[in-house]
Amino acid sequence: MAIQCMIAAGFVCCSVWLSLVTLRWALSRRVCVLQRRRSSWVCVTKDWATVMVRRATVRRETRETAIEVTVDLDGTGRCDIETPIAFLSHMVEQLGRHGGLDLTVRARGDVEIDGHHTTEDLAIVIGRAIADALGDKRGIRRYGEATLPMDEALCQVALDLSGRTYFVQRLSLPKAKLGTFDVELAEVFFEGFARGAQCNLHVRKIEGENLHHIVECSFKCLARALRDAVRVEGTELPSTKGTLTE
Ligand SMILES: [Mn+2]
Repeated sequence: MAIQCMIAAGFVCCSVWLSLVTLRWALSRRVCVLQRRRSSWVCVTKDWATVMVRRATVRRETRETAIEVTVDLDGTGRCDIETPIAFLSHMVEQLGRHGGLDLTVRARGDVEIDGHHTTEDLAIVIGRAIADALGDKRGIRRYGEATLPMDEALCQVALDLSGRTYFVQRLSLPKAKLGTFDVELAEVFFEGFARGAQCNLHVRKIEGENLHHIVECSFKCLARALRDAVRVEGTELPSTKGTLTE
């Protein structure tokens, strides 16, 4: 009798453990979500069409920088950013927060020289992580545009996740510093991003005097344009050419 009880208890424990492992896997893959219903929590299975996980981690290490970026395109704008340049961290956080991306960044670089290598390489890796997370780009909106103000500054970004790198900048930033960040590195970042993400990126300043506002506004524009461009709105590949990755 005691042995039968032990076997039964063992079965119960195994089943509970298996259920918990399955639930944890399902939650991590977003196969289901927890929803609060009245006084209890229930697990709701999501439509398979929305289950697609669009997340990627990219690491890149050279003699100049060591960078690791994880991005989830269907996140909520949760950011965990560490770079050696405070203003750069502030800008990358805008990208995640306003782009609706979950973004984890660990960047080290030879900032004793200046911030150029770190800024450029970080942009390349963020772009690459986004391209990886997009996969074959089936069903995405592909194009994104944003014109945003920040006090007196007004900037515009137009973006095409075409698979072809082309960068046009009309920011006309002067040589100046924001904290330890050379202002001209904003252009370097956008150029690196276009290379990493293999996208067509236009960034322009329409109005503005305050450099902090102009640079931050342009990052927010990129974020909002990206948020639109990566959005899934169908199942077709938005290209008559038949590919957005070549
Ligand atoms: Mn700011």
